[in-house]
Amino acid sequence: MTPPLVMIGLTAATMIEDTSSYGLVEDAAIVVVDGHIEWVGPATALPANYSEYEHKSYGARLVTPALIDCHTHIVHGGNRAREFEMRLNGASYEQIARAGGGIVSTVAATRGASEAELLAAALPRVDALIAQGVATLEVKSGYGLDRDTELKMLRVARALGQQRPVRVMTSFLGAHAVPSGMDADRYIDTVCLPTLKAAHAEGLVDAVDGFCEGIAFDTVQIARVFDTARALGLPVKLHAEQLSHIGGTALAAAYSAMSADHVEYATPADAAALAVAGTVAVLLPGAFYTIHETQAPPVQAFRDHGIAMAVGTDWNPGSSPLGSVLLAMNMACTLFRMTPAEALAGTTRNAARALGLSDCGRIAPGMRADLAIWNVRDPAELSYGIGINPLHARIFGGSA
Ligand code: DI6
Ligand code: FE
Repeated sequence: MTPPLVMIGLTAATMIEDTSSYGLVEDAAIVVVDGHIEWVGPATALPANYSEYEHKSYGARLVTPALIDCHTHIVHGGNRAREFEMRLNGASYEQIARAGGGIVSTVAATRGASEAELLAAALPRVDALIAQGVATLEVKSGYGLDRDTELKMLRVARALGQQRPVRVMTSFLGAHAVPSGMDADRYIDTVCLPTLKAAHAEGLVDAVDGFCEGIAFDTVQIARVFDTARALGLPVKLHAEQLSHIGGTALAAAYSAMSADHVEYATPADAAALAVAGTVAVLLPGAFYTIHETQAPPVQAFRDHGIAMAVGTDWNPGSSPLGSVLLAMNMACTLFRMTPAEALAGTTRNAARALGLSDCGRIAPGMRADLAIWNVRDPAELSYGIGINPLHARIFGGSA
């Protein structure tokens, strides 16, 4: 049990549900008891019974919920810097593929890495996120595309949460790409679905994801994955409408997915379907930026339908080698015209929702005491700075 603590000298961006903005409390006090928030409000209103607790002042800094990165692929072997270089020297997609580049190179590197090697490669990525105030992150499989490697990736993802003070949520992304030389339907039926069942039996799966795209799997194939997820009692989410419109968003909504991710090519009708389903739209500007996408997601339609928008890094070696949640927030504002308040909601309250979590992402009584304290006063500064990390301290489950 951690000793009770009264945090004072703070401007709190509580991000509570019933505000369209930051839910700011000036000169706030936060009472943390046993890893959870017991009270938050103006210091002048602090109940007298808390006066005996230890008080710690934070010098008029900003406190927010600790950040949540709700979409990452940080467990993977190798990197794709060489193909990045080749591309910028004029190499074509075909030349890069012939040189062994692209997603297949990451699959080969991930298959070839031991569990210990994958863990050693992923830990510095987790540390980089923690250093920016992240307390919860999601990690996907999907670079194995065979049973052993998918399970290995998920075990490494679980190990990250045991080796570092961070909460890791896992997503099974067996339906990420079709392994070379294999038919997509056969892959789903003979590899992906049996692997999902095995991973679930090992307790390795918190959610089931898929890549619904012309270059990956169609809606009928993803529906088979979602049917299996449903039979196992697992929630679903989906990479949908990233590069083209093929119906993934409507499918995600039909399965009451926790989130539909990317959604650049989603339509106003898709937005209406997401609203009915209560599905979060996860926006991933790092991939948009990296692949020079020009179609931005329909942010105004999402607003008009009252859809919760989250923001993630999509940290992966191909389309989004982005290791910064703060930079993702900046990009969401500049590239997608989200407001800084929306961007912060996107990496706190709405990111929690995208992961099915109701105990983090807001500063309110009963929530986990996962907090980030910043060397800024105005919460807009978190999205405004480019490549700047103003974190002062992170509190995870009540512990510094
Ligand atoms: N969407 C993407 O942009 C990546 N995967 C996905 O589902 C690409 C992954 C890679 O290139 O390694
Ligand atoms: Fe992704």
